Order: sequence, then structure tokens, then C-alpha cells
Amino acid sequence: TQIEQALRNAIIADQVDVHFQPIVDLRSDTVVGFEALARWCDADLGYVSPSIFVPLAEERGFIESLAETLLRKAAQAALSWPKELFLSFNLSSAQLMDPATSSRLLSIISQVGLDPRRLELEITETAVMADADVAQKIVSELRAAGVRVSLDDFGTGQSSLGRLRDFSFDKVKIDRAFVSRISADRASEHIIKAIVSMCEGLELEVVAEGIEDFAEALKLKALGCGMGQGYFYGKPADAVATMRYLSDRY
Ligand code: G
Ligand code: G
Ligand code: MN
Ligand code: NA
Repeated sequence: TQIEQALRNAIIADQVDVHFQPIVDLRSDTVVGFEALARWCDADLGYVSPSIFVPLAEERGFIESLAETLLRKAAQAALSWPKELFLSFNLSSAQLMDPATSSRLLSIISQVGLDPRRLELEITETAVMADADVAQKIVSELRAAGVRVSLDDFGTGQSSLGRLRDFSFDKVKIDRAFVSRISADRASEHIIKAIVSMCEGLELEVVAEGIEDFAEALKLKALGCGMGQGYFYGKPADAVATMRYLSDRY
């Protein structure tokens, strides 16, 4: 198809870019890391969302080369940030089904020179479910190397609390569906409160995604949520704008 060919060309021509969105410690209001988000704007097709082209790349078997390009770029950008900031990178389902993923990712960051302890990988439950044994092996290999792993989009999809028991994660990212409704309905507030309390017991860090205004930020702090991310703190921006964002703050 046209989009598939265009994406292949864009990967070869190094035209798929990576943007960064700040993740903030809500207790101190300081930036602690950035999530890398793939961005592709084609000359003919215009802006194409990663929710379209990531699944396409998986389906057509070139997610590996796409992910490698993106991680390399993201890790390179992270080298120029203050060194305590982490880089959070999304893993796709296909990557979590491939036993070679952990060594591949570790070799990329080692080539670039990024400390594995500064890398965090975001995985969704849907991705874990495809082949739980392989996913578990990948996660434990990465964690053994010092990489942290977070469970993304928590609370949506077929969330099973058993997953939190059987898998070793470092962090849970509460899906923005709950955050966006925190001011409107009490149910979302109770659910977030329960997730925060459960994560305290399990010694997992919690990030609230999709914080869009001050009122939401205040509410999440009051609920004891440790970290936040969303347009209120910063929209995804390219590497140059990200450096500017950081130099305004540090
Ligand atoms: O940035 P945006 O909201 O458009 O992202 C849409 C979806 O694409 C999100 O679910 C996000 O996690 C996913 N996504 C963005 N960048 C990447 C990437 O580099 N790899 C993978 N696997 N998913 C990504
Ligand atoms: O699935 P994942 O959590 O990785 O998706 C991240 C996506 O959420 C990114 O594409 C990003 O553009 C989007 N996003 C981040 N912050 C906000 C926000 O405050 N509001 C909305 N609507 N989307 C956000
Ligand atoms: Mn994510
Ligand atoms: Na998410």
C-alpha cells in the first residue's frame, strides 16, 4: 500500500522523528524524565499518528528497524539532558514476543552510551498477554541490566491485577481516561485512590497520564500520586525544543 511504502522509505531516509514529553515529580514539581513518542509527517500523506504506523510496521515485520532507529535517536538526545533524567520508551507487542528484543535494545543503548539505569520501557497489558512467557523473560532480562519497566495505560483494556503480582514492574502509568474525568466524576477519583494505595503496598511508582490543567494536578497530588505527565506540564516536543524547555528550568 501507499502508506506502507512511504513508511519504509521514511525509515530508510531517517525521516521518522522522535518527540519528548516531560514526566514530572508531583511532590517537587520537577521534571524527572521524558517519554519518547514517534512522530512522522509524510510529504504526501501529511501527519500520520503512531497509533496507525506502529501497528502497520508490526504487521509488515519492520517494527524492529523502526524501533531501533527511534531508540537510537531518543538515547542520543537523552545524552545531552541532565544525567539524572530518565528516558521512557514504548515497546510494541511484536517486540515483546521476540526473545531477541532485550539484547537488541541493550546493545543499542550501549553503542550510544546511555546508562541502562536511565532507560525505562513502557509496556501495555495487551502486549504482555500475546505471549506472557516470552514477555516475562524479556522484562526480567532488561530489569537485571538495570532498565526499569512500567505498565502503560493501566486501568483500561483487560487489566488483570494478577499481572502486577506475576510480573516485576517498577511503575504503573494510570491511563488518562481516569485522569481526564477526575474533576467530573467521583468514580474516577476513587479508582485512582485505590490504584495509588495498591501501588504503595506493592512498592510501585505511579504516574498519572494526561494531566491537562492545574485543578487535575492538585487533585492528583492530594490523592498521593507521585508523578504526572500531560499537556499541563508540557506537550511532546522535538529534541531542540526539549533542550530549550530544560534550560528554562535548570
Ligand atoms: O503520541 P500519540 O498520542 O499520538 O501516541 C499514540 C500511541 O502510539 C500511544 O499509544 C503511544 O504509546 C504509541 N506510540 C508512540 N510512539 C511510540 C513508539 O515509539 N513505539 C511504540 N511501540 N508505540 C508508540
Ligand atoms: O499510550 P500512551 O500512554 O503511550 O500514549 C501517550 C499519548 O498521549 C501521546 O501520544 C501523547 O501525545 C498523548 N498525551 C499526552 N499528554 C496528553 C494530555 O494531557 N492530553 C491528551 N489528550 N493527550 C495526551
Ligand atoms: Mn506510553
Ligand atoms: Na498510556
